[in-house]
Amino acid sequence: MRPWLLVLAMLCPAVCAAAPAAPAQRSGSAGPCASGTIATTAAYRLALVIGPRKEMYLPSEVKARQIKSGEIMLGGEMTMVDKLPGTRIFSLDVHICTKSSGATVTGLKPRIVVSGAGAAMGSTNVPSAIMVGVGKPASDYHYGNDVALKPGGRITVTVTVKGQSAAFRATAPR
Ligand SMILES: [Cu+2]
Repeated sequence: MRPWLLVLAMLCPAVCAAAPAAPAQRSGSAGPCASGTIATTAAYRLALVIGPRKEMYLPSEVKARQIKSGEIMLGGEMTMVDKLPGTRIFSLDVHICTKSSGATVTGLKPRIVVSGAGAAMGSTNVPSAIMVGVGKPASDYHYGNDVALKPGGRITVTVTVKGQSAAFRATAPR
């Protein structure tokens, strides 16, 4: 069993309690892949959200310290991002759903590359850690990491999953 699967299983009493909300998220107009910037591949619907950096916690910390906001790390590691002059560190999240039902797809290893004028150092590989928001349903499971961007800069985010690529055009927040 992969370590993060074990973590997810341990986390289930906390996260899965909110699961009854999931069936309502199957329609195309709601759910984890409905908001943000949307792109599709042959099999997947992806939603990109770039926002303020979030506090990250281990599942054990959330329970022990009664954390109410931020995100839980389910796998991977957060990047130590160098904050170059003229850049700010943002949280880059990619939600991946099936195109057919809109259900969250877990256990993927998406390759995420940020390029364009708003990228801090030209083309940047964003290691995909696995996260879920504190207090959010299990369907909030998503991939991403911290990334340094030039506020207001234009970027292209290319996500490749199982050989299928989707390109998002976006603007870094100010
Ligand atoms: Cu996240």
